[in-house]
Amino acid sequence: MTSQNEKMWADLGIDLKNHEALLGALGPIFAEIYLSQKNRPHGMGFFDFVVGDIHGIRVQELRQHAMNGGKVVATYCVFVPEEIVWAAGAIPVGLCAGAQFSVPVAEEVLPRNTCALIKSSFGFKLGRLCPYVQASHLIVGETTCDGKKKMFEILGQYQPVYVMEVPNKKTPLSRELWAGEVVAFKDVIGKLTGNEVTAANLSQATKLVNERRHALQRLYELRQARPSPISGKDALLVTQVSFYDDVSRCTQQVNALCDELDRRVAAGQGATPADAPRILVSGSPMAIPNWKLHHVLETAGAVVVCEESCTGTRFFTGLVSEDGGTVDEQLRAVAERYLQIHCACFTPNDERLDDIVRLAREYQVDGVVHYNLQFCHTYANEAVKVERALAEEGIPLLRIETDYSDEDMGQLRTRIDAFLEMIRR
Ligand code: BJ8
Repeated sequence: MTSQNEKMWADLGIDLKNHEALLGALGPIFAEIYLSQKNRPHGMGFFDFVVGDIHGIRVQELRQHAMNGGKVVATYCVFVPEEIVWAAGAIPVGLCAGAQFSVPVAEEVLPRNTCALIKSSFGFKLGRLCPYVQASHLIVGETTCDGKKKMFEILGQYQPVYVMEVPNKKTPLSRELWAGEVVAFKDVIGKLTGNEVTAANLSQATKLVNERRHALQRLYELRQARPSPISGKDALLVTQVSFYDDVSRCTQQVNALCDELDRRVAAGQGATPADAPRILVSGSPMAIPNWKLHHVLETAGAVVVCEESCTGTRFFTGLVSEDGGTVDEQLRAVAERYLQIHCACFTPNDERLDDIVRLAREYQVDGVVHYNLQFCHTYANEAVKVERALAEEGIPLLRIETDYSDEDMGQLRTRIDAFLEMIRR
């Protein structure tokens, strides 16, 4: 920890003592889960470095941007159109909400029977543990689930929050509502930054974000190889880092990693043996540093080859059309692309079922693990339909409901071992 970082954290109002404990806990966990893996691609070095310095250089970059008059916009959901933020010269940053460390402090205010993602994100603010939250000028929330939208009301008492209304259906009326929300968001960001979103800067920002989507799509396609050239844990880390690292730098690093993985695939080199059971994980997002399920699966001998989640395919599937010549046309294209995200907050949401079955085939998986954060009712109820859809296709499914704590690790291991044994037979 450098004194430069300490000064920056103090300036941001961080609770230095608890923050030190947070970073102190993260280091050994990362070493145990990540650095202990054998046969990792060299290209993971960049992502290891970014996580190793999680509250250092990137926060300094955001601070520098703010000192130069720029704005930082924090988000929690893949529905917030980052192109618009970049276009106005602000920097979007996806906030971490995957740590158990910030849950107890949140429970002093929020009901305990709230999902861990909501508690973790709120706890980071309440406990003054996250320099990204502290460095942001605006937090953008959304109405995707009841727990989140009520939490955002409370969060707004601590820091400026703007909430986008995400519809619950994908009817023509809902599309109009969402298109209007995207335009309103452009106005909010324009007002925050003092910069107008124009056809030129939005076109440039759209290209930037599309390029990162392309790179992540490429990474996932490489995971379709047998053996997979990269572990699920490493691929998850790449996606998690993409939420807060600089978009151009991240794209470059993902592409460099993919170049290496291309060579691995050509040489038949895998991260795990070719006969390791291949698993698709589907469900709630896994915000950094939530590596729990992947770690249990992969230390049990499986390899996660795809995530149907917002820290997986839902983050980068589908590009924003770059054809629009006017801001109105471009915003319409932004709205259309984002409404293709098949979050369980929608009803009906059969497109997600189709996605899961399609991905299971494309990635030649031996089984699907449905990951549900405890107290998340949308994903828990949708799991019933996921189970039926997979049963019709004869694809084995294991439903997991868990949180961020380690309390159920033993039970999780037992259930996953039994599931893998069943699909190995
Ligand atoms: S688009 S999945 S990132 S909302 S797990 S907080 S739903 S109670 S995270 Fe999500 Fe956007 Fe949807 Fe994706 Fe609520 Fe469920 Fe908690 Fe959740």
